[in-house]
Amino acid sequence: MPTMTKEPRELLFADKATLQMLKRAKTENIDTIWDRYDAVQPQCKFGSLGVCCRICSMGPCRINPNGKEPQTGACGANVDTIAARSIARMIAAGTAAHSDHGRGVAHTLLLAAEKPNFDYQIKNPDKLKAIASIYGVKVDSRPINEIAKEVAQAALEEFGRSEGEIRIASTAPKARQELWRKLGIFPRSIDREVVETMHRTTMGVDADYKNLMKQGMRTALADGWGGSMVATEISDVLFGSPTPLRSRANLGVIEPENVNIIVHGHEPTLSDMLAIVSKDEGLIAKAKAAGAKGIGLAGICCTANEILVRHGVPLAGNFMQQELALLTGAIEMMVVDVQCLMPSVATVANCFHTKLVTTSSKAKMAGVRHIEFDEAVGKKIAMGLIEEAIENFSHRQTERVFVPKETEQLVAGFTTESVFHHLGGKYRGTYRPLNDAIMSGRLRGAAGVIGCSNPRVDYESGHIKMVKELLKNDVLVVSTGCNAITCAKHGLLRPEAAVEFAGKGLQEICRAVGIPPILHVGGCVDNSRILRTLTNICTEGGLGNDLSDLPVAGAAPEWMSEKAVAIGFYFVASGVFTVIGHPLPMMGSANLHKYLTDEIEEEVGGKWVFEPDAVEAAHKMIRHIDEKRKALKLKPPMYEQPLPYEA
Ligand code: SF4
Ligand code: MSK
Repeated sequence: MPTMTKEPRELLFADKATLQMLKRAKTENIDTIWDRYDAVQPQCKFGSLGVCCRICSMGPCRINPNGKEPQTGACGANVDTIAARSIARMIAAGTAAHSDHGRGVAHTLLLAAEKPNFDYQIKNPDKLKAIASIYGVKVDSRPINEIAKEVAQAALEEFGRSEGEIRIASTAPKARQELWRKLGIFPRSIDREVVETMHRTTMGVDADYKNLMKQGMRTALADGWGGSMVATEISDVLFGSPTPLRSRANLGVIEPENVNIIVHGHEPTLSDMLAIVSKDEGLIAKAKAAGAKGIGLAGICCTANEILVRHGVPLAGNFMQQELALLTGAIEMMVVDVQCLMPSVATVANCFHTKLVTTSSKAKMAGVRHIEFDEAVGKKIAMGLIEEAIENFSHRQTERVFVPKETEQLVAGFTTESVFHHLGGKYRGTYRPLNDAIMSGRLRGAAGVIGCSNPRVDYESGHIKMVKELLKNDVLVVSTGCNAITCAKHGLLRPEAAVEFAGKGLQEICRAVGIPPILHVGGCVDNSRILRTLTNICTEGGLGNDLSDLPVAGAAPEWMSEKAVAIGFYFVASGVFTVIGHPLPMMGSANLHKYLTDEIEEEVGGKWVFEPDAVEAAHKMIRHIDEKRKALKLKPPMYEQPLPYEA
């Protein structure tokens, strides 16, 4: 039943396509995420503050946030324990999600290595060899499949090892690895850390909030320097490393004349195959025979990012636009894999002729058609899906089709490796010119701005205000996930955006090498590219020995998912100043708050900052960057603009 009773909220920062589709939702009397978010207000304060525990059946217990009784749960757990356990579980969930993605691609690599004529082949043998060297797999003149098999096995061992260290984390700066060892937070393996976090947070185990956060960091590191890194690296081997390419973003990429298929979720395996077979001449001929102009493939969320950066497939939209794409009435099929799938897409698809198909045994929806994806017959499944979409074209109700015209041009597909070809000069594979630009003050620093969009804020205002403020102050922005999609829709991934939005120093660099001021490096798991890029900057020299020395900061201004909590924690544990808009759900614990936003810096060099004002959040990041510049005794920023005084 629709819950919408009032006019859509005024969204000051939303792109025009979103605004048009929200009006359309109202006309069609179909609820969207904005309506449902409003309908669940006011939200539970106990939950928001992290003072509610329901991990055993003596509960749920909730602590009085005003200091009155009760101040412990039935078992005696205090607010610090309750809040820390809850945060640790969020980290475990986020780590599990990213890492299962990594496990999936590692498994596909193993199959590709073992089976001749497999649908997936090794597209990037150079990257395979680079990973082989991390895992100590001999390369010499061995057949590529032998190397791939051993690399895949080594990658899969990262998940289940009981003791030792995650081997791919050895790519972190030496000083950082030593610190993790000293603190006892070097992750042993991915599954081991997730399991231990779940164990420690069950009733009656770890009651020390700092000890819980220590394990939380270890688990998060198993994500960033483990599962996510495996996902990125092996995806590059199997599907090819991204290279900078042009494409377009926003709902206007959906052409009503086409048979339209939207892919949504996070994983690249099926969507990469769909991107390939959507160009199949036989299928295109079938689409034409059905009365369409051709086959239109576009994406939502990180599945979109994965096939954008490798195939140039356009971005239909971000997390908040998944229902809006269906509301166009021009989508024959939405194919979903895992993560960030709102169950509401089933309801919206049912209002139109759209076929919704789930493809992972891990992510089904009641009553929704399920076609289990199997890599062994990946091509056959992908072709079958497209054929079904073509058949569905005739069921389209043309009178209900409304597609906004808005699109923006973009350049995406930067990687740890290609960054130095662009920022480091065309002829030398080196980060030297990038380091020099920072050291000279032409670039004030760099920021990773990432993460979800969220109905909690004026749509996209957090992302847009923050990145524009950073660019204006000569901070190069590197982006992934839905932030990258938002920036694309707002024209910030065009090289010309440097002239329009960047400060003089950043403008000079972008003009010289022809890059946008925001570098789109992929989906959420590709935050691992940011970790590796930062490591390369350290290795290049002149900016300290550890990630915590660098004049950089990270942010997820509109975060929503537990995965963002895991990402934030692995950045903090890697030494990065990390800002989010809405605070973590733990503000009811003064001790935990103090630890995460202050004391933790002493231990790991990074810390959390909660700042809902996106411009002020950017200023906090810039002040931090300036402090790091001073500590490194660098020159002041070349074109420094004074920031407002911090109260
Ligand atoms: Fe309550 Fe303790 Fe059980 Fe949590 S673990 S629900 S605080 S009794
Ligand atoms: S898709 S995790 S809403 S960034 Fe990666 Fe977007 Fe956040 Fe999902």
